[in-house]
Amino acid sequence: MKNLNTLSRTSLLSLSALAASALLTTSGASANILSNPGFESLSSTTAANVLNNFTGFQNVWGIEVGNITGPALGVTPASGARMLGMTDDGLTYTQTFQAVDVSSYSALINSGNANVNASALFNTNGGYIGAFAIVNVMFFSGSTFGSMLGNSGNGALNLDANPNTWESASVTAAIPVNTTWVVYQVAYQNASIGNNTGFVDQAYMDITAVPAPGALALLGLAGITARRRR
Ligand SMILES: [Ca+2]
Ligand SMILES: [Ca+2]
Repeated sequence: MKNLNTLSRTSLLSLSALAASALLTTSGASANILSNPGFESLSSTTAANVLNNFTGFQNVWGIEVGNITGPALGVTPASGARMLGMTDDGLTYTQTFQAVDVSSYSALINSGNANVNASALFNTNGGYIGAFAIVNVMFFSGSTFGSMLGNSGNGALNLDANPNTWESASVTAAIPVNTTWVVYQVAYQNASIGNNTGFVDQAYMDITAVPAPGALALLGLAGITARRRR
């Protein structure tokens, strides 16, 4: 009986240690998995190329209407020498995309405990109060648009009218199991930028582990067991 108790205590301690290490991992540093996140390289392609061929145009910005530019229209890049500028495409939103293969995160994603965190800085030249900008991540089970599993929802904001300030939008969402590709998106609502240009800089996306409810429950269970022993 004593041996059994010892064994079970050891197991619980191991589980507690595992849970604690999971929590430590969650709070650890994470890395931006976007390429050219500050738009310092002029390399880009069309939005249609990215959306129609994730594999062939992965890790490059696919711009609907706009270009990577230096200081323009009285707006200075938030960092470095360049930024993305987007103009009205004549439809509802003007968008820029980047497809990223996340299959190296499959173990974490398929455990159901992966979050995507996405953000970007936005600014316009126009002095139009309320320009509406979003950051969004779409999830796919394969390398085609038709394999979409869902999206993060929009991290959205209404910009101020000051071209000297950059505003941040961000979103965090659970990544669906079976996701192997994601497409990061920044966009401006056309009606809200009018004839102005919507700028973006410091795009960011990472994937982090969230503490599994099971691990937290085990921590609690270990605590109860310890109290009962006393
Ligand atoms: Ca930049
Ligand atoms: Ca501003």
